[in-house]
Amino acid sequence: MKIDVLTLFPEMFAPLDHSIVGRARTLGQLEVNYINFRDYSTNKHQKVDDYPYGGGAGMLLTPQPIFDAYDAIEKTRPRVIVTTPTGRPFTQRVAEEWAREEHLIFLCGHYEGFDQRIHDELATDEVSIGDFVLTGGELAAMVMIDATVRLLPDVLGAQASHEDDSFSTGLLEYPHYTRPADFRGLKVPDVLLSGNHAKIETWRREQSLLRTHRRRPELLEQAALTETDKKFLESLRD
Ligand code: JEE
Repeated sequence: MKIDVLTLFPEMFAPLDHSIVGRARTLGQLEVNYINFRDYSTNKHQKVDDYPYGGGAGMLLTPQPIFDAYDAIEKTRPRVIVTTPTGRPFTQRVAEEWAREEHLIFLCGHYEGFDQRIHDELATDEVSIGDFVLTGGELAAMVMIDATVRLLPDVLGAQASHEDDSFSTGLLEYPHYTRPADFRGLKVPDVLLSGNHAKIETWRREQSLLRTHRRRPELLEQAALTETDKKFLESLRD
């Protein structure tokens, strides 16, 4: 996979080198390039922003530097992703889709965002990482890149399988415990030490259901539930 990131702040992406993204690059599975579109500004002061037509607060990124930086990228059929507070939600499903692509281009804005013509002419995907306001698109792009790159073949290694990922099963994960069985009087649940694998499986399923019911009840509407699951959830309402 190749990822090109258009940004005014390439140095913000340094932490990615210490993550799974660094590992993917070392493995030769991934090429990442950071392009500062300020370098493409034809303005004598390398200006990239201007006032909004019609008035209003803040500044907007102008089309010229972004279009010229985009045109300079060698490409065939890339996904062009714009991170924006008005985008559709970024989810595990979106990461799974992008992980099958050969070329991703991320456009990271700042100030109040981009002139609409950048969205209209360049974007294939407009996405947001959640209902809160960041100061720019860089942190959102880093989140999306991390979640996507860990899905590339061989990148995670033996660490974990994606089938177990919480959002692929539709339920939140059950609680996990490791040694010691008693830490400062805090005990690991007896069932996990019992050696009874059927009972352990039942306990884990119920813990998943309980946690999802309490923290993310809306997920239960989409989850694949058995009759036993439904009875257990029914028993929680009493
Ligand atoms: C990209 C600039 C800052 C701040 C206007 C009016 C918006 C843009 N989940 C996410 N949160 N924030 C972003 C994100 C923020 C960005 C850019 C992504 C580029 N900014 C910015 C304020 C405003 N506000 C009131 O409603 C909220 C616009 C993001 C993602 N992905």
